[in-house]
Amino acid sequence: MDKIFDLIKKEEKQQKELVYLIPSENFISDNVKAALGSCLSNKYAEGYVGKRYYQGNKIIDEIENLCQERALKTFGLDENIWGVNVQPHSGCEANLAVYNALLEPGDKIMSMYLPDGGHLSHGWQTEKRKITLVSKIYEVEFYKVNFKTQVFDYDEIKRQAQKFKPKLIISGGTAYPREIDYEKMEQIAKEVGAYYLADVSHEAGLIAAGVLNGPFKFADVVTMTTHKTLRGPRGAMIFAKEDLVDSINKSVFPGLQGGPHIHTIAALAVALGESQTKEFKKYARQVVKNAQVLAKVLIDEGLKIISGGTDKHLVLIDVGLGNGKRVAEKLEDNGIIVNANTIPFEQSSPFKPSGIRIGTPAMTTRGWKEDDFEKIGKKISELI
Ligand code: DSN
Repeated sequence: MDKIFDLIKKEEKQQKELVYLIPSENFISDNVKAALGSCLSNKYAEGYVGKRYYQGNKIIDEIENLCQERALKTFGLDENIWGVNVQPHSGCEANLAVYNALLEPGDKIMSMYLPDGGHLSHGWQTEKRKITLVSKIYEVEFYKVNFKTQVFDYDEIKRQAQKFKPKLIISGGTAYPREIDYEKMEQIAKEVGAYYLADVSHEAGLIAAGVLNGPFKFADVVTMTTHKTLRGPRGAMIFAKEDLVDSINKSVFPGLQGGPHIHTIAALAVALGESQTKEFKKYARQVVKNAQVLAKVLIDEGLKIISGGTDKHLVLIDVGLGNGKRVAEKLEDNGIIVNANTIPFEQSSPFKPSGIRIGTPAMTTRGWKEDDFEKIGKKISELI
């Protein structure tokens, strides 16, 4: 047998034994896995439903159609108002496709500051260097959380937007533990004449389940990855208001990507079907309950929690200047998988950040409840 299968077996065993607390990870169902590993991987289907560049795609069209229908239903969207593109291979490509559709090179983007919990695909540069392609193509400025409260001050974001005059404002990130006020973000965007893109990659499953508010009433475009709280295969979706759908579609293909990964689209359709069940809603509620219990235990144990708690699936702990990696490694030695993360107003580097980020989605899928998170919270504090 190919050595790769030995390694997969080893990884499978490890995934059953260790405690996975990275907030962007989850465990897919056997049905999602079956679709992902199916014969659909063999097929090229460049183009869209009914307009393919290759023959033999009638069944593929049915699959992509069903995935789109389920995506709109999952988020309670009217197909006359919203369209969805299920082809992006990843969150980065989904966001890049949105910029390519709405902006011209040199246009201005305002997005969340990476060390405060933003994302690379929303642009990243330092004073010396433009690090991401997005920052090379567009002029990006970042908004930050308030120094004292560690949460957004929307009046401050508004003042900054009035001065910078972006053409696109983005909300969303990877380590912001609080709900975003999408209505306020929309008001700011409207006032300065910008498009509003809400990237809800981390929260998608919680929004689908109705546990968190969604941005659909307020945003022009919504992007999300599909493998985090939504518990699908790795991939992404772009939801856009009807008048923008055509340019978004053209931007994904042929603008940016070639053939869509139909096996991934089928697996996503399966996951979206699962997300509409009562069990999934219960799961999503438990994810948040577990995170809030975890935050409370860590606070009770004397640790510094960014923003003093969480509204969703993740907790960010300040473990002291430059200590994040050391703590993450220590936890790994004890079978607990977390990631080192920057914290607001980080004084160290991304390689040696001062925080660790802990999330509940994966272990909640494994059936963990409040008492399990109470125990692991105590163990983490002890190890820190
Ligand atoms: N890498 C993901 C995360 O961990 O949040 C975001 O892309």
